[in-house]
Amino acid sequence: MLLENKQNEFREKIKAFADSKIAPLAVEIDREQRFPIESIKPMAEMGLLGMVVSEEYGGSPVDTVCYSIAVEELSRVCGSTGITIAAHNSLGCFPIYKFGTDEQKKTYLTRGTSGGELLAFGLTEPDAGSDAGATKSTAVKKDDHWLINGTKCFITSASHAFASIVTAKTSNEPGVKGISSFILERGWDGYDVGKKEDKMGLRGSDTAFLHFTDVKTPLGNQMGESGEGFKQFMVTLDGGRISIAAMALGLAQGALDCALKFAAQTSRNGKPIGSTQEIQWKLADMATEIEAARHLVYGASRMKDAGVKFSRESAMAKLYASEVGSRVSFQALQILGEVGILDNNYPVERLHRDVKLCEIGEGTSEVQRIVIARDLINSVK
Ligand code: COS
Repeated sequence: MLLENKQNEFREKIKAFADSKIAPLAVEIDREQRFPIESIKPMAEMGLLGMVVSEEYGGSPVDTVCYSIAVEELSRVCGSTGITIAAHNSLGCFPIYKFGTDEQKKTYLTRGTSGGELLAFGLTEPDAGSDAGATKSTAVKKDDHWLINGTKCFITSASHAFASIVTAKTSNEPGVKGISSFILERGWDGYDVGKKEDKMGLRGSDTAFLHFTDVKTPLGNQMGESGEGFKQFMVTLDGGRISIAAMALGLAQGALDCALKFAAQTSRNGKPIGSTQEIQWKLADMATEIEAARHLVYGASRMKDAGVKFSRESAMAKLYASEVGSRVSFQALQILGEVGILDNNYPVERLHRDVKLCEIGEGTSEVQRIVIARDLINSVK
């Protein structure tokens, strides 16, 4: 795909880093469900923790195509690292950068970018998943602070993030109007992290519950005005969905690369299996779908940078790329046969397990279809 020189050069830099520093850890962190803490500092030094933040707050800003390329290249070798970086940048840094005060940006973004510490995002609750507006967490104002109570689940980097941006209801107004947002620090009394989840895929990433019991939160840690939380989080998810699409794209590319290598190096009846039509047709379909997904991901990225509304396009990119990721990694497993299931020299089974989350996290495929269809219908009114 035709890209600008600086975007190609950026890809080469991230690809080399991913192959040399991230790939060697991927098998072990998946097997042991170990968070790759040793990768965080090198990634911070590469600027990968501050891609959506200006230099003023310690960031290393890149355009959204480059940001997508970074998530794609990391995910190509390790989905757990890909999602850690995607969640930190899109869901942790972005809302503070977009909606936070200068003081909040100085306090939290500087630590979260050049400071090399992670940020988390708390929207989902046990009774508020796809219906994100059903938030039950509450924030009650008492003199010079808020008291926050509630439970958030499936939170990426929950145990490692030094702070999280969360939604809570500040009034009983029906619908989403009473939802506000706050920045909470992990060290505060009443802020408890649950046990790390045992997941099918992305096993190196850190996913856990967050429990808040009377967390005393300074008034200055509210983000924006009361009642703005839901919309802030929806705007944040518009961008986050591009990064999940980029993650699926990288995982799909990783699976195709394995299938190509295997098809070229494995012979049956004296010929590489890649010379047979049934394998070639699979490879051609896989590569075509990946390229189509790449166009959607970079297209949505360019729209974000152009400052135009891109909710529909980011939902389309995520919907399509995540389903392509599942199909491509499934076909790669089929090409490898038993080797794909048994042999970690070809990590296709891990990529296949990892990519499933892309059809669920940051809005299921069904939610993406709702977002796309509502936007289509509204456009003809
Ligand atoms: N940008 C700006 N505003 C948005 C928006 C967006 N992308 N999406 C919705 N809004 C606004 C709407 O315009 C509406 O505002 P008004 O009341 O002023 O008109 C308000 O938010 C409520 O929107 P809507 O009526 O569409 O809300 P619903 O409760 O119907 O929710 C879905 C819609 C299903 C799309 C939403 O709940 C959702 O995205 N759910 C999935 C959540 C998710 O992705 N979770 C993953 C957690 S992160 S790992």
